Amino acid sequence: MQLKKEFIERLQKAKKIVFFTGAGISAESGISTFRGVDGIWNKMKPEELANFDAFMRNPDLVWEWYQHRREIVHNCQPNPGHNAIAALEQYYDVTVVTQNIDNLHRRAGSTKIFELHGNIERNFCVNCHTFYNSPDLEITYTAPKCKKCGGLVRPDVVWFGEMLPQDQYSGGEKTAAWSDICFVVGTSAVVFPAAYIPMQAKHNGSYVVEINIEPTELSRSADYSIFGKSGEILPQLLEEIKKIKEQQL
Ligand code: BV8
Ligand code: ZN
Repeated sequence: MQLKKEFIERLQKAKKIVFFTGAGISAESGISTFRGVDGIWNKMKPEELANFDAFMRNPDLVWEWYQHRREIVHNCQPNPGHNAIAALEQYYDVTVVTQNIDNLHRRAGSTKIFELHGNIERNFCVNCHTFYNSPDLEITYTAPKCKKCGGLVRPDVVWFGEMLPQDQYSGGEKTAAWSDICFVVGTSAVVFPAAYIPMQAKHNGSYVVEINIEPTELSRSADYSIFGKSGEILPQLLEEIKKIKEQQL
């Protein structure tokens, strides 16, 4: 893998790196992206499903969609891209700031993760906010009822029009802002306020490296773009970093 000299120098000096990830990093695990040709939004529109009003209007339809996506996630494995990010923790202080709700970074072994849009394995009662982890709920295709108060149970994900969890957003934003290198992997960078994070990192002096199969909204402000599949690029990058670290010994 031929890397730009400036990038190699950054890798030699860096201590803290952030991976800001989107649906593209999970594509090679078999989870369709949102806006790609096979994107789930193409079949469903966010306004129809991924928002609170749609859930209150038709809880069973929205719950069934998430149950279907949960089953897809359960049948998937983290791919070499997720695994390479987890392996890089032996060389750098690595933090993952993900827009994904699929839990694959955690399953790959990453230990510092900010989940900006929640996690499909967690749910809570809209009435009393009791939390239910998916394994604690029997599999249903209708929205389950809270065991404590009988209220509707919803997925613990951030829907359109909902605020992001403050601790996750500000934690992810600050970590990216103070990073030496901010990798932006597999995201179209069109959903806000999450997409502000790599921009803040750039403004704060972080070296922004985009990994995507095609140019995005972010490409013009990235310091370096590596085009290709993240499941192929990240393992190659891991090998290059191993060589750099061996030379530094
Ligand atoms: C909010 C969870 C208001 C649910 C998701 C400005 C500021 C603030 C808000 C807005 C704003 N402008 C507009 C808004 C509103 C809205 C928004 O951003 N709309 C967009 C569509 C314009 N934002 C919101 O509603 C947010 N909330 O603002 O609340 C508020 C404020 C104050 C007080 C109260 C309320 C909430 C947004 C979160 C929505 N939830 N997900 C679920 O998953 O079901 S968003 C969803 O799309 C995902 O979480 C994901 O994060 C997001 C973005 O998608 P990507 O991950 O980028 O995926 P995509 O398919 O788009 O791209 C994939 C990329 O991968 C592509 O580039 C492709 O080329 C690449 N790729 C493919 N294969 C590979 C690959 N790359 C590498 N390798 C491969 N193999
Ligand atoms: Zn309840």
